[in-house]
Amino acid sequence: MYDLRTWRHVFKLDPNKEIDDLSLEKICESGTDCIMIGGTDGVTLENVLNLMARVRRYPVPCALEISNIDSISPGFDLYFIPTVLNSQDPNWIIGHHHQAIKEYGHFIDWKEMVVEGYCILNENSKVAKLTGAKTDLSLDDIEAYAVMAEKMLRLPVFYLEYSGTYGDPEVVQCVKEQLEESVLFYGGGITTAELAREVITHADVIVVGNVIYDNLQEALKTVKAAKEL
Ligand code: 1GP
Repeated sequence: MYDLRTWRHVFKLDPNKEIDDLSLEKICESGTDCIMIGGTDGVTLENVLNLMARVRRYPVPCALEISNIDSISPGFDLYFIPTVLNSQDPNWIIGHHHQAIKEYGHFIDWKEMVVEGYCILNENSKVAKLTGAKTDLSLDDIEAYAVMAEKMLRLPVFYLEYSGTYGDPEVVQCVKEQLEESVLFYGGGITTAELAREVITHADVIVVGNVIYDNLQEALKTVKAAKEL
């Protein structure tokens, strides 16, 4: 089993985006702690399986972050199951999960599942729109979600998600101070080593996505930045 407490860096690959073999090799051999496959739209069983098979050539842990029931496949090392704590639609908190367990519960190996309590904070992101996230939150609101994730729901991961934009490091710091057990993931807008270095001083794990496709060299530098602390 993987100890998320030792992780610092995750690359999130979107199965709906193209990545050539050489770029993928560099990402997989970068020293990152995990390749997480996940996205918001256009995630199909076909593109998930295709990307998994390509990542599987490398010894790096490969996880699926489940975005819809139809694209779940066996063969990953780990499965991240998001629950969007600040969604206003119960489907994204427990509804889809309930349906999935009802249909496939007997196949699930719970030792491979990691439930992530998401707090989505970029109102313009696709994921905020899709999940109906209430993003106009005060710091007190955000901290309360973190405490709820850890103390009430006992979730292993609390995920501050600014997808597509760089968040507020002070928010990350304050949230970190609320957590004793849950591992704090931060994702959103990490486009340089400098930003990676800034967030990792507060977050336990940084998740780097878009910059892989926009500027591979900068993306690769975020690994060392996250690990040198
Ligand atoms: C998205 O948190 C990740 O789910 C990473 O965000 O794509 O902005 O790096 P970016």
